[in-house]
Amino acid sequence: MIELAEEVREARAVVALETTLIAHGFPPGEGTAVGLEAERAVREAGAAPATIGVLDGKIRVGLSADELGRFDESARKAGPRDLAACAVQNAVGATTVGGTLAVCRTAGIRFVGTGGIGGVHRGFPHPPDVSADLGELARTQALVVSAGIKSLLDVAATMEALETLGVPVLGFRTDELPLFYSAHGGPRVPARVETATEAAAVAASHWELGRGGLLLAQPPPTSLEEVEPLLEAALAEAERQHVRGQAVTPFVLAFLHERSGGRTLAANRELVVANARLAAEVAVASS
Ligand code: PSU
Ligand code: MN
Repeated sequence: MIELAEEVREARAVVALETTLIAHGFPPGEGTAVGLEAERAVREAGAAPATIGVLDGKIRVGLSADELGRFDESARKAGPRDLAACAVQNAVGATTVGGTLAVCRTAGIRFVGTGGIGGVHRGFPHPPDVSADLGELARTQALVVSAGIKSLLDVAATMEALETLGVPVLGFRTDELPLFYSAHGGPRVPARVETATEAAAVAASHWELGRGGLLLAQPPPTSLEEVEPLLEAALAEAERQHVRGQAVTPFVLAFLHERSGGRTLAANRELVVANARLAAEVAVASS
């Protein structure tokens, strides 16, 4: 059921990329360009991109440009619980970080690049919404590069959950956890690394201990300040419209992109590409 592209099978260094952000994280039509740019950054750094998604009844690891274009807003959001049903029912399944990690575990891929990971939602336990990204990160031997935790979540609670799960959070040249759109203002990270090689060494040693995933948090190239008031407005509007569960993130991102005059969109695009590049540098340093 899992099918690896030739480029992925033959590469020494591989970086997995998700498809949810392509399908649901950007306005219609723009996600594909972001996905292709992230793939280009991975190749430039000397690794092979393995963009993951469910297509034509198979879980595909490595997609052509045309195939990538099929992950549009009509795709189902595919977390770990959704992969099997999407494959059997022939649906286009856009994998989240959690869904991507579940596939990486089977395919033996150790490095993932993304925007921001999911976590504990604000207001927990009403609703008791905790992203499956966390559980998969705990049980998969993979290093995920992100700009921290999606800041529409309860970042402090998510950091605590990561500690409970035994997931290291490494700050890439920073002592503070980046807050997705902003480089500053987050909680302190438990450890800081200065280079891709150092991150690779920490990951190797963590895996030698038989442990699972790690998060490598890189500050966004363009740091936006004052996003919090907009975020709060977006969450209030989501509440008002009874947007729930998997639909919350895409709703909030679209709201921010519109209200910020595209500034969050540009920042999001940049950080996704930068994280793909860093993930490739760590993958190459590990090979
Ligand atoms: N961060 C973004 N855009 C996204 C996501 C995160 O900037 O689209 C996606 C990722 O795929 C992540 C998912 O795995 O949101 C988590 O969603 P949820 O909280 O519903 O589990
Ligand atoms: Mn959720």
